[in-house]
Amino acid sequence: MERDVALKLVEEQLTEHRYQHTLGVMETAISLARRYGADEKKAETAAIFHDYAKFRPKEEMKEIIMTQGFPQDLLSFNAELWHAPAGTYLVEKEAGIKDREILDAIRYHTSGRPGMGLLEKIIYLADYIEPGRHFPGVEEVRGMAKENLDKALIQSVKNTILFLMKKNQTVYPETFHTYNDLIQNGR
Ligand code: DGI
Ligand code: FE
Ligand code: FE
Ligand code: FE
Repeated sequence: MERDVALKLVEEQLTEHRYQHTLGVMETAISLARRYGADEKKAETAAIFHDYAKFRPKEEMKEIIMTQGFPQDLLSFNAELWHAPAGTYLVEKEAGIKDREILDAIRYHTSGRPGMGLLEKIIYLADYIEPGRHFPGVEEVRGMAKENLDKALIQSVKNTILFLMKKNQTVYPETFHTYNDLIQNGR
């Protein structure tokens, strides 16, 4: 899909702040794709649509998870996790995106998963380090992202888990599984 067409579709779904975040993820994802040899066009499209469902009503996202074959355990964890799988479904249905790699990058951009593909890693990381993100440790991960994709990804998953634990929040098991898989198989 043309970049301008995709951006128009997404802009309608998001707040101005979230749209600016999306533009940051897009630029970062394209640059990571170039650096690590992924398909730049797919990185662009996945980045543009990654938060497509972010502001859908919780009830709608819940309904999608219940009826469209997603893991039901998502519903007993933080609703912040729901926009990723719900987004996959809605982006396919409403924007006509059919590419499995792009849809998977959207689906796993919040929790990750064991055995993440290159595009999934790039979108997860771009979401974490885009220029609009300002939190402790982000600069360190930006540096790592220039050298070693897996190393940067491990650091961002680890930071996310620690951040959630510091706030006494639950951690979705898939997020731990992502961390363990990267430690065992990453570098
Ligand atoms: O949508 P974004 O804000 O750009 O970023 P995101 O989709 O990566 O994360 C959305 C929120 O989900 C963020 O506030 C942290 C939270 N989150 C990420 N992983 C987990 C999680 N929340 C829980 N409970 N468990 C997780 O494993
Ligand atoms: Fe998100
Ligand atoms: Fe993220
Ligand atoms: Fe995001």
